[in-house]
Amino acid sequence: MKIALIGFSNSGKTTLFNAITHQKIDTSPSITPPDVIHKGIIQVEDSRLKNISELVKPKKTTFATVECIDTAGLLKNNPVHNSKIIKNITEADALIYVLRGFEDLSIPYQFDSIDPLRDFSELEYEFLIIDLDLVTKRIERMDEQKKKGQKINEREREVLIFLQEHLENGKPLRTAQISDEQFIEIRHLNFLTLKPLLAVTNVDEKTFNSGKYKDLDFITICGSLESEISQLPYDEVYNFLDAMGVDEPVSKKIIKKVYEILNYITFFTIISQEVRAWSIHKGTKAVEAAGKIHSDIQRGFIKAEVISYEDFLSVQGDLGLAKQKGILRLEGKEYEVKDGDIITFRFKV
Ligand SMILES: Nc1nc2c(ncn2[C@@H]2O[C@H](COP(=O)(O)OP(=O)(O)OP(=O)(O)O)[C@@H](O)[C@H]2O)c(=O)[nH]1
Ligand SMILES: [Mg+2]
Repeated sequence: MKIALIGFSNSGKTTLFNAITHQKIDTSPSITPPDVIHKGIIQVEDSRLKNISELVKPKKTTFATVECIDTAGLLKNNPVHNSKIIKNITEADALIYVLRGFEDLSIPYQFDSIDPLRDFSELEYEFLIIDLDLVTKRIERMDEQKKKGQKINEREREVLIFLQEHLENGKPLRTAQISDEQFIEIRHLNFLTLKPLLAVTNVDEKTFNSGKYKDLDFITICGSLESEISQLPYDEVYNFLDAMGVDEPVSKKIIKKVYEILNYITFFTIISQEVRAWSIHKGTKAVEAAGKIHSDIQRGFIKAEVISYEDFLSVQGDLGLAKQKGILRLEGKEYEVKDGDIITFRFKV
């Protein structure tokens, strides 16, 4: 899973990136060149994984991870600069819009006021235009090919016409009713406004405490403070957050939301000396989940032994006892994996 931070220059993307990936990349008021990109890994904190490990006492506990990229900032009315940045986010599964909410006059900005809602609309508009351009060019090319007597994918063209109209009405593709069959036809185009989206307003401490922007449907964070806190030893992090009146670190908040918008769930495995969390799409079948771990396990799949997290706790992690009590189930290939399932795959190679 890959998420990308995107927004106007000096909105605090790299500051937020440092906070969620525990890095110390230099942040400065100057404009980052468009081809610069930072990559990092976010560990998906999950108290269930910790509790399972406490019972199993494995040699190793492996968290699920999310890849995060921090792009350079967009500039208003600068398509050449912006297109270099956009190129870096086409592969992302979800976008995080970083909106500037801190006032500091010493940090230059693209606009002459601070207004997260306006920035949100500006970003949406920017991406909508890019998608509209893409869809229009694609239709034109298909029509030229058809004129030359070449065979084109008529189903794809049909979907594109529908999307073009939607975009021309000023609406992002996220809001279009696209069926699974239609989506398959246009998936390869990686439309930006079709990507699941999360908006984050980056404010200073004073604004954070004042509660300004809290009525916006965005996550409000105090990026600079969180980036400092992220450098502290784990135990101290929560003490500092408590003092700020924040219940969880920004990385956790964002990941939780990302799982929600991407429709991801977590299952766990206990294999030899390792307890591990895996993220998959809701609706994934047992046999596909097995493939996440290893293609051999998918190919040679026989059965999945499944126990829910709650049931696992109720027998203190004793799978023998769970079997006796009938709460360790045997499931087949088609079983739909549930959030929190602890699974042992039986397979032959
Ligand atoms: N006063 C104040 N400054 C902040 C805050 N958050 C970030 N900054 C500063 O704003 C400047 C830009 O922050 P960055 O995180 O580099 O912003 P960016 O969005 O990555 O910028 P580009 O990479 O150019 O797009 C830095 O000097 C930060 O220290 C804040 O909450 N308050
Ligand atoms: Mg930056």
